[in-house]
This record gives sequence, structure tokens and C-alpha cells, in this order.
Amino acid sequence: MRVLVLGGDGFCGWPTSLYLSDRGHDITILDNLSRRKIDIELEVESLTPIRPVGERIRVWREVSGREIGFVSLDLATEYDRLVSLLEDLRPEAIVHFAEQRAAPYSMRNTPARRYTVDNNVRGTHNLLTALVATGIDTSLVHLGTMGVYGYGWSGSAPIPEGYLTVKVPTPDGEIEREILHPANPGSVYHMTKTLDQLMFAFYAKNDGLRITDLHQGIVWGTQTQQTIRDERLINRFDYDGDYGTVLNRFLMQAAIGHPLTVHGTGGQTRAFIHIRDTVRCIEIAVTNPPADRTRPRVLNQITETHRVLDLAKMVADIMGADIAYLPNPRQEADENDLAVRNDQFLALGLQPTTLSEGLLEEGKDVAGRYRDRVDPTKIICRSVWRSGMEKADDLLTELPVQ
Ligand code: NAD
Ligand code: USQ
Repeated sequence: MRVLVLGGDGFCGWPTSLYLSDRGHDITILDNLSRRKIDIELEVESLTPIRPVGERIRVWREVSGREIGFVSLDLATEYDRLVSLLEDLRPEAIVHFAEQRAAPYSMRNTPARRYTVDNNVRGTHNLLTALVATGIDTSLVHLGTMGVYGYGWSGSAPIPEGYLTVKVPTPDGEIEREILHPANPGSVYHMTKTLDQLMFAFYAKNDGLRITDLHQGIVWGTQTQQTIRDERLINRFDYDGDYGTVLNRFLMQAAIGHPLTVHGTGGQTRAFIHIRDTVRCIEIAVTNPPADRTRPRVLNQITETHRVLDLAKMVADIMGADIAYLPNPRQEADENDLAVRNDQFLALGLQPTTLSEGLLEEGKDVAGRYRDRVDPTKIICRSVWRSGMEKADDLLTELPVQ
């Protein structure tokens, strides 16, 4: 298939582009490299030495013999160029990763909040309206988040895939309706994903666009079968307090001898998926477009749920790290239940890669190999959800000698 990957230079987008290319699909990446620019703003770099996008694509051609196209374009501001690209390329599928994706970054300060909303909401809306304007018959696969549902809103009831059946009282008795699951975002970033959902619902109902929204859990791991083929293809690994996600952070912290940074009691339960399953899920979604054009199809892209403290204990046991309990910079429940349905991906053939010691070791190896690239003053999460909330101090200012 001809696939346009929006945000294809990022942590999920790059390995997905390589995977789809390896599987014989014809890939064009669109990216404005804003994520690389945010690294410059935050004065931090990916733990892994990611190469410039042009080099990445040249190396992929060398090792696979396959071409990947690249277009530098800002989805949120360059609408006319987007329309021309869609008309020229006429993609059979579009995968939309191109958003500002860090909750802590989105809560950092007023400019970051505004940027997150402007970038994500305008980008998604430009894409939808460009699809209507060009009349291209394509299937859109968007990366949403588990965070649109909130965590634990329905107690121990499993979170359904997108829609909830409710009973509506009427003068003539109750009627049953399926509604979008109530939106319950916990950060400005998560809020933009709930706004995306409404736009998808409207454009499916009004214009018959074929849309799949994937509510993905926290992605962990770094490498895939494609990115390990040459060091210059290596995937991004964020470890800093804004962009690093919890399990990858714990693996990196253990590898450098930093205490594991548990927020509060660590009672938060979250859903997870390994990067190797992310890329498989995207291919499944792309090659199985929904038949229904009247409303978006929603799939929960997760393979397992874990409590943060349990993850910390598991990493500490395997790798011998200490656990530090830090003031939580976020406004979130101390503890929550989380059960999530993922029946649709399983029915479509996903074989989950669940947390195993082997994969944890791989994370430790990657972190160990590049430990000299770690700036220990960037580890603590300092973006707070409300001004005045307590911020933890640095636990280390220099890397321990090993
Ligand atoms: P990332 O920041 O590494 O990648 C996003 C890419 O999109 C970057 O290369 C960035 O330069 C590009 N981009 C952003 N705004 C753009 C714009 N206006 N125009 C063009 N390109 C733009 O993020 P990621 O971790 O790869 O996440 C990809 C998607 O998956 C995001 O939408 C995110 O919300 C979602 N997601 C990620 C995770 C996770 O754990 N990483 C979990 C659930 C959902
Ligand atoms: N946490 C810690 N210690 C840390 C870092 C995080 O205890 O050092 C805790 C947080 O307080 C939170 C949980 O771990 O309770 C998860 O935090 P995270 O940064 O790993 O994940 P989150 O902010 O939810 O965001 C990530 C991605 C986002 C995606 C989301 C999926 O950055 O793009 O949408 O995961 S989900 O969480 O399922 O909604």
C-alpha cells in the first residue's frame, strides 16, 4: 500500500515507517522535525544517538534496498502544501503520529500549553479538512491515547474500545444508546486527544471519512527488527523529565545507578505496549480498514497493565537499583484500578509481546551502552500540573562511576 506517515521521524513513527517499508509498503514520511527542535529547547538529547533524518533514510536504502520518501512540512500551519502533497501522492492510508505527545511538556508553562493545543488540534483538523477538500479515498489511522478515558473512571469495569452503551431515560421509558466514552483528560496534551476524537466523530458522520483511532498505552522498548540492522537506524530513547516515559526511564535509571523515580506512592496503574507491538498494530490497522464510514473505529492499542510501583520493584530486583519516592508533580489519583479491553487487536491477529526479563535486559543494554550521553540534571520531572506544587531536587548531579 502507499502509506503517508505523519510524524515518521519520531519514536513510534520511525520504527513504524521501517517496519511497513520492510513489509513491502511504499512509505513517505512527513515531519517538521519539531521534536528535534524541542530537544534543543530543553537542552537534552535522545539517550540513543539518533541520526539526521536524511541519513536515516539513506542508510535504510543501503541495508534494505528500499526507498522511503521524506517531506518537511508543518501539518498545523502549511495547509496548502498539505493539499498539494495529498493530491500528488494519493496515499491509500495515512498514519497520523504528528502531535506534541508529552503530558509534562504540555503542562510546563503557558507557551507550551498553547503550542500543544495549536499544534495538535490544528494539525488534525487541517488533515481532516484537506481529505474532504481533495476527495481522496484513503483510510486514516490516528494515534490517540488511553488517557482520553482517564484512569479508573469506571472503577474495576474494563474500559471498552471507544464506545459505551448507556441507558437514556425518556418519557416513554429507557432507550439504549452507544456514545463515545466520556472524555476525562488529565493534562493539556491528553485534552488535545479528546478534541481530536470529536473532530473524527464529526468528519466521519458528515463526510464519510474512514477513520481508525488507536488508543495506545505507554510505549516502552527502543529497538525493532528493522532499527537494529544498523546503528545509524537506531530509534529515539527519551529519558528526560518531560519526554521520558516511566518504564524506559526506570531502565535507564537502573543502568546508570540512579534511584528509580517513583511519583508519590507509585499506586498509579497504566497500560503498556512494547514498540515492536506498536508497529505490528499499525500494520494491522492499515491493512484492515473499517467498513463503517459513519463513525470512527476505536481500538485500544495496549497489551498489559501494571502499577508503577510494581514496575519499579521488578526493575530494582532484576538490576539492583534503589527506589526513591518523590513528590508527585502531577495531579493524579494516588491509586487507581485499570482494566482495559483489547479484543479487536487480538481478533485481528496481534500476538502480544508482554513484559519479560529478556526485553528489560535489552533496555538495560541500550541504556548502559549510551550512559555517557545522560545528563543527570535532566532526569527529575519538574513540570508541575499547578504552579506552587512541590518539585523534587536532583538526586544525582554527576553520573556514578561504574
Ligand atoms: P514523538 O514526539 O517522538 O514523534 C512525533 C513526531 O511528529 C515528531 O517527529 C515530530 O517532529 C512530528 N510532529 C509533531 N508536530 C508536527 C507537525 N505539526 N507537523 C509535522 N510533524 C510534526 O512522539 P511518539 O512517542 O512517536 O508518539 C507518536 C504519537 O503516538 C503521538 O501522537 C502520541 O500522542 C501517540 N502516543 C505515544 C505514546 C508513547 O508512549 N510514546 C503512547 C500513546 C500514544
Ligand atoms: N511516573 C513516575 N515516575 C517517573 C515518570 C512517570 O512515577 O519517573 C508516573 C507518572 O506520574 C504517571 C505514570 O508514571 O502516573 C505514567 O507516566 P508516563 O510519563 O510514563 O506516561 P504519560 O504521561 O501518561 O504519557 C505517555 C506518553 C503519551 C501517551 C501516554 C499513554 O508520553 O504520549 O499518550 O503515555 S497513556 O498513559 O496510556 O495515556
